[in-house]
Amino acid sequence: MNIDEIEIKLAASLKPGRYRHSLGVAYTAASLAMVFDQDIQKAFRAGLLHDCAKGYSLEKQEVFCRKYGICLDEILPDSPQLMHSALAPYIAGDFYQEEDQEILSAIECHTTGKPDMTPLEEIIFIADYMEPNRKMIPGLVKVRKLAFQDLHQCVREILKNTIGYLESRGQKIGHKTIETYEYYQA
Ligand code: DGI
Ligand code: FE
Ligand code: FE
Repeated sequence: MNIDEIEIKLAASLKPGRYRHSLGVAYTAASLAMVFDQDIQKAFRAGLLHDCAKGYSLEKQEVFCRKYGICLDEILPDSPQLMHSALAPYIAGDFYQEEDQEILSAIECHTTGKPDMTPLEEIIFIADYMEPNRKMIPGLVKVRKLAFQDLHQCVREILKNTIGYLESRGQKIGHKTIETYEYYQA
């Protein structure tokens, strides 16, 4: 699909605020790609598509996860918000004909990150957290400055914030999030 087609389909699938967020991630990711000499169009597409599974209710996401054979042991019942990223490459592939493996992999790890991410994966992880429509939270000003200076350090800062936030709310932290956090300490 070309970008026009993706935008039209996505706008019909997502709530307006979620669509606006996706556009924000696309433009933020494209800007980071400019700074770090990455493929700007890929960053934009990945940003647009990263939350493409969020148009579905959690119940429907669970049905899709079972259909695609995604293991839910680690995700349900504690962390249902991780389903949409596990699902994202499948929905992007089947509903948006996205075949670029670098894009599919970037959208798959956009919520938890993973150890040793590629620059595109880091860019999507970061852009999701800091795009301009995100409501202001502690640490966001620092993350936004760091992003344009050092992707690795920025990922580390985001994970520190996210883990602190999840802990303060008594939410379970998934093993992938912890592994990513540990990897990015180096
Ligand atoms: O989909 P978005 O709202 O744009 O953002 P996201 O995909 O980063 O997901 C947001 C939520 O996921 C956010 O509240 C933090 C949470 N999250 C990240 N890692 C983990 C997690 N939640 C749980 N339970 N466990 C994790 O490891
Ligand atoms: Fe997301
Ligand atoms: Fe998002």
